[in-house]
Amino acid sequence: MAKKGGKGKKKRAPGSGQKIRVDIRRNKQVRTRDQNLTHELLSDEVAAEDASYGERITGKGSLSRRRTVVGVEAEDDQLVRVVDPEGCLTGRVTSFVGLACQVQCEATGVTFECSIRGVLRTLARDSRNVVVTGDRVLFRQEGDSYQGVIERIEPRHGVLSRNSHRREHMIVANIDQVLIVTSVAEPDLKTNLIDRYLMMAERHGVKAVICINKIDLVDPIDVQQAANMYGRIGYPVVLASSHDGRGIDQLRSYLVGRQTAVSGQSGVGKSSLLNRVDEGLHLSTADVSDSSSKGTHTTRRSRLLPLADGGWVADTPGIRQFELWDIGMDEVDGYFIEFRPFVSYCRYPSCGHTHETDCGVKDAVTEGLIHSRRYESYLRLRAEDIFVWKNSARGQ
Ligand SMILES: Nc1nc2c(ncn2[C@@H]2O[C@H](COP(=O)(O)OP(=O)(O)OP(=O)(O)O)[C@@H](O)[C@H]2O)c(=O)[nH]1
Ligand SMILES: [Mg+2]
Ligand SMILES: [Zn+2]
Repeated sequence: MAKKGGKGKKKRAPGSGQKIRVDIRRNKQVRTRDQNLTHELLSDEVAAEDASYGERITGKGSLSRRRTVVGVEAEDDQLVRVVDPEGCLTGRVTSFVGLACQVQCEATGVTFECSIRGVLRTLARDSRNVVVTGDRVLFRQEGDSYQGVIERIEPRHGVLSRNSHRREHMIVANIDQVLIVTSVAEPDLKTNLIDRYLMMAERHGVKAVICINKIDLVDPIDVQQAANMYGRIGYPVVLASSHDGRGIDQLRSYLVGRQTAVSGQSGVGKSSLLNRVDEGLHLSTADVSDSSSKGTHTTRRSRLLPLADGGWVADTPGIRQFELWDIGMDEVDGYFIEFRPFVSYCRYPSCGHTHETDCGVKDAVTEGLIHSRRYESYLRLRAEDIFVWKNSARGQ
């Protein structure tokens, strides 16, 4: 959303030099970068008159001064630097380690190693998420080699994030669906985990596709029930085996032309499946460790990979304890999509569908209209610590 400000300021066309105040952190590193800022963007120092804007950029308490930055636009509630596109290339961040980003140029497909213009760190609301895998960026080539500097990060849509030490950690940006991969064995099928990922997808407004892998290890009849449970409520389910190739064509049809984040526990076969979908990917895979049946986290960081037939996939690291970000306990039912028609039959408007009488959701479970396993998942998710924390932080 464009920030209007208290003085009737309006969003202006790029390049018009709109002034937006940016709080500068009292931090040695940032101070060094201030000098660049001064040259590039900053004009006069001004008194604080619209503190709310600054607060959205960085936390209170660590502020030393406030400046007006010229050349920043607010779009979709995100700050976007105004940059002269002359001499710049557009690209996509395919991975990053530390401060070095791999950016694939849109026009040529060539990958550049890019650093990040210092001012972008100052503009970022959270220093952890200055650049996220999947970001669309404007960058400038430096010298003759394939090196560059990211000048601008375009507003993000479809961001997946998790809660790490109670702060948002973005995993991947600009996706339109999540592929939730599980396995029938090694490790065992965990519908609770599927439900958790589904909730995350609903929360972020992205589609979800479920893939149940390793069906070569069991009789497919044994997984049909779980597949039906999700199919019935509208989620596409693919039964697959990356070993014998079943389900791979179907899986490919869901991935081609789309922006997909691939999620799931370590060892379920995410990388193996992607290798079958597109043989050019050559992702490394690893044996599931014997006794624990837990994967070894072969894929250690998010990487965005172009598919030969179009579209991108992000092979995200398997997450053992995937915490949900930014969901209140009272919102959980809204993300269980099949509950929605029944909520209006609850007697109490704030019904939590737990102990209450005259509950439309519980009645639907009794009548078999909502699967009891999904309802149990719902109860488990509601009982999680994160919600307790979030609700108490809100003063509830
Ligand atoms: N039996 C069987 N084993 C499979 C199948 N798909 C993958 N595996 C095995 O499962 C193990 C883990 O596969 P990966 O593809 O590395 O799993 P991952 O989900 O990418 O794991 P992380 O990168 O750790 O998150 C490997 O030993 C694979 O050979 C399958 O369809 N059937
Ligand atoms: Mg992997
Ligand atoms: Zn209810």
